[in-house]
Parts: sequence; structure tokens; C-alpha cells
Amino acid sequence: MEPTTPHRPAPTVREAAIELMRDFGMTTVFGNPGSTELPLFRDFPADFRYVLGLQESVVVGMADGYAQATRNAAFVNLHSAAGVGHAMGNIFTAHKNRTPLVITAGQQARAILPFDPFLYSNQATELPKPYVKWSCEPARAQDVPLAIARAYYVAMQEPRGPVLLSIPADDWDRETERVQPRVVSTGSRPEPQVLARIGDALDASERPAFVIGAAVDRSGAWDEAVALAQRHGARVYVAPMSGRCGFPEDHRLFAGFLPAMREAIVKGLEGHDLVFAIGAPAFTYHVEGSGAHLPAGAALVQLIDDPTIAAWAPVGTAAVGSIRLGLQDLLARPAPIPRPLPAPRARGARAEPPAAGERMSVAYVLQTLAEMRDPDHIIVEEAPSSRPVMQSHLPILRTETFYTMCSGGLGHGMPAAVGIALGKPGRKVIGLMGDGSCMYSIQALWSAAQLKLPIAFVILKNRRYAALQEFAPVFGYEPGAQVAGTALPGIDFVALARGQGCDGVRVAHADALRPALQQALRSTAPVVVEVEVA
Ligand SMILES: Cc1ncc(C[n+]2csc(CCOP(=O)(O)OP(=O)(O)O)c2C)c(N)n1
Ligand SMILES: [Mg+2]
Repeated sequence: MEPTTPHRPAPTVREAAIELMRDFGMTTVFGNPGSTELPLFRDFPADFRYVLGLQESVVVGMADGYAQATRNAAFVNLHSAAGVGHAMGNIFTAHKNRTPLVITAGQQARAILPFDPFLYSNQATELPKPYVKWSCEPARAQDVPLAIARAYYVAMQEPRGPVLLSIPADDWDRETERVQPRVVSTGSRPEPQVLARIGDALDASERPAFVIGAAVDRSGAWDEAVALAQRHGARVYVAPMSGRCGFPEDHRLFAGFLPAMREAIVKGLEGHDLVFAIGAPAFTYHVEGSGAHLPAGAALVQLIDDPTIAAWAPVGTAAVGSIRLGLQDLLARPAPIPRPLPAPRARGARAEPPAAGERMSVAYVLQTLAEMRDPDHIIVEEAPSSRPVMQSHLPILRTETFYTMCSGGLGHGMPAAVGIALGKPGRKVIGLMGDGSCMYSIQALWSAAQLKLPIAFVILKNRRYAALQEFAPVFGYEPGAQVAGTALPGIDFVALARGQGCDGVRVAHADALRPALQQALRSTAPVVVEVEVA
């Protein structure tokens, strides 16, 4: 007798896409819908969830946090041209963060495209460039599932990043074929002979420095970085503008944070004969500089997952590939004769409580938070002028407990906190926000409230864009001169929180700080703590 294969009717594009998304573990859809997107979600499957963001920058920011927290690509659905436009800032950030996102954008129905229809995204695949790794509007409706598969693999290949598919609204009901998921490599082992050069340089070095970038934590290589630093007795610095923390900041080898200025980096690394940049560009500069990129007598070696970063480094030897696999290969080499460990760095002074009638300093607030948090709490930060204070008063101690953006584009932190909380159920998230920064995507509070996520948003309210005021002298402003467009009077964050369904509390005096933080840290729902700071 002939074996009978059960007859499976040809799937629609929608069915084939949903099956693939399930196979890829992308059953959470971050989106903000429009008419061109509605057809995708007819018969929305019961095992999927739709996470609504009220503005597209919030949608992409949440997806970025979720993808980082789950280490898988997140699925995003945006409204055609205007939706992608709103999303662009956080697409740029996802590109810099190297966060894998499969972004789909609606497009008008194919049959009316010749007539420049309402909502038509003209050159839809050009719009997000150059901040997507790939963008495509499939030539035929039935090619959409194949394009989703390709988009997923491209997004997940290191260096990871966002990709965009523009999908006409009438494609979803067309017939197509199922696409089987495949095993596709996401990273590669660095070339052994290049790694061997790096290993030899480390063995020969007398005073090595490690500069740790975001790719260390992203690649899950925290333990390997610690082991290699200990083996070589290296001092460990955090790379300028790193979006993640890749080394325990209470470790005796921890040496601090490098600023994004050429001369200051050279000064900070003085005395080392070898600098090993791990998962970090060498280096990220924010302001003009000149002269050498390294202190005299120092050589540079680099292990990086991004060939472009390896290509533009001004000096040194660079191995390209997976950070974790590369560090494991270095650890597999015979251990050198142990070096004496350098002396631990001096600890910063404790912050004082405010004098009567004065506002609290940011240092006092963050020191208090450091005493009250659990090291497992996840900190998502976007508070520009408070970053150095955080670095001295709120140390990060564990892997995957610190996130900020690598791009400098404000508007990521609020929604990223939501996405991270969603991706790490049961974990407390602390959103440490500047009062200016949180206004770029304040609607994230609504999503946090609807999803009942345990996030404590601590808003440092200094009523201004302090970072820009502090920066002004670099551009020739007299110290203390007025800087146009940097005052932020009259924002009530407690009202903004309550208006979106979140609890909110204002802390103006030091004695109210601990009780407010305690309540926010214990709560299983989102709470906004607006802290008046000096
Ligand atoms: C999208 C975007 N717009 C503008 C800027 C410029 N910018 C950098 S820091 C900053 C101020 C941030 O203010 P706030 O969050 O209150 O932090 P503070 O400087 O007061 O610590 C601004 C506007 C930016 N980085 N990104
Ligand atoms: Mg501010």
C-alpha cells in the first residue's frame, strides 16, 4: 500500500509567516498599527502577544530592550512611511547597539502602487538606510515568508542589527509555500593565527590594560573577560560610551571608565605597554582631538565582532569574530607566569546628605539607591550628566544588569526598560532617567502600566539639559553663560505618570528618598519617582 501523506493545503503568506515567527521564537510583536498593517493580524494567534507602543520610537525602543534581554531578534511592525520615520531615532540606536530586530513596515496594496496611493511609502527600502543591515520589499507576494527567514538570519548574524521588510497590504492573503527554519551560524571563531599574535602580545606584556566594550556582555563573555584579566593581571577599563557593562566594577582589577576624548584616553592609559580592546572600538571619540591614539610605548590589540570597526582602527592588530569564542581560545592557551596584581584603585568619597534647605545632589541620590538595590536589579540608564556620578556611586556588579544606548540618541531608555522587563520576567528593572531624556518617549509609561511591569523609574529632575550646559565651554561659551534651549521648567512627572496609569511620587527632601525608593523597589507595578536634584 502507498504511504499516505496528510494533505496540507497551501498556506497563505500570513500563515506561513506566523509559522516561521513561531519557529524563530518571535511570538511577541511590538507594534503600532495602521490600515496597511491590519491584514497581518487578522486571526491573531492565541500564543502570540501584541505589545502596543503609542509612538513608533517607543515601539522600537521596547523591541530593542526585549531583544537584548532575550538574546533573540525581536519582531516589530510599523506603519508605512510615517511610522518608520518616527521609529528612525531608535532604529539608529538599535544599529549602534547591534540589536537584532526584524522590522516589518506596511505598504499600500500592490495593485494601486502605480497611482501614488494614500500612505504609499515611496522607496520604502531606502527610508531606513543606512541604519539597517538589509531592507527589502519582496518582488512577489509569495516571497514574503522567504524574506522573513532571510531577514531573521541577517539580523542575528554578528555584528547583529535591525533589518526592514516593506510588505504590501494585499500580500498576506496570497498563497505561498511553507518555509522550513534552518540552522544558520550567527558568529564565527576569530582566525587562529591572528588570535595567536594577540595571545603572544599578552604573554609578553608587563603592564597590560583591557578596554571592555558592550560586545563583551552582549556576547555572554563576562566570565571569560574576568578570567583572562586575572590570568594576565590586567587593569580593566570600560570603553567610552559603552552601552553595556562587561566587568564587575567592584573587582580589584577594575580601573574605571575611559572618556570619549582622545587626549584623555591617552592620559588614562598611560603606563601600560599593551592595550587590549575587547568588544570595543578603539576608540569612540565625542570631541575633536589630536596626537597619538595611545600612550607612548603602548601597542594595541583588539578582538571585535564587527569587521568595520576592525578596519577603521588607526593602529594595532585586530581579530574579528565572536568575543566569547575568541576569549575562550585565548584562555585555552597555556597560562603565562603569574604577574603581580596591580594595586586596586582608590575608592571615591562618599556623598554627603544635603544641608537644610538644599536640594539633594545626584551623588547622594545614587549612593542611596546603590545601598538599597539588589545587585541583580537591572539598571537602564539615560541620564547624560549623571553618568559619571553613577559610575562612581552606583557600581554594576553582575552580567546583564546594565543597559544604555551606544548611539547617543535620547529616547531609548524609557521604552528599553519596558522591553527588558518584559524579556526578563520576575526581575526588577530600575530606569534611571534624566528629566529631559524621558520626554522623548514618555509614552513608554503607558505600556509599562498596561503590562504591569516591575519597573522603578527614577527621574533625576534638575529642570534642564545639564549635559549641554556642561558641554558648552568646550565650544567656546564663557563659563556660566546662558545656553539657549536648555531650560526645562514646568514638567510634572507625577502627573505624567498618573495620566498614563502609573503610580508616581515626588521626592523633594532627603528624608523622603528612602521610603519612596523602597516602595518603588518593592512594587510589582511600575512606579515613577521624581527626585528633585540640585
Ligand atoms: C535625540 C537627541 N536629541 C538631542 C540630543 C542632545 N542631548 C544630549 S544630552 C541632552 C540633555 C539631556 O537632558 P537630561 O535627560 O535632563 O539629562 P541631564 O543633561 O540634565 O543630565 C541633550 C538634549 C541627543 N543626544 N539626542
Ligand atoms: Mg536634566
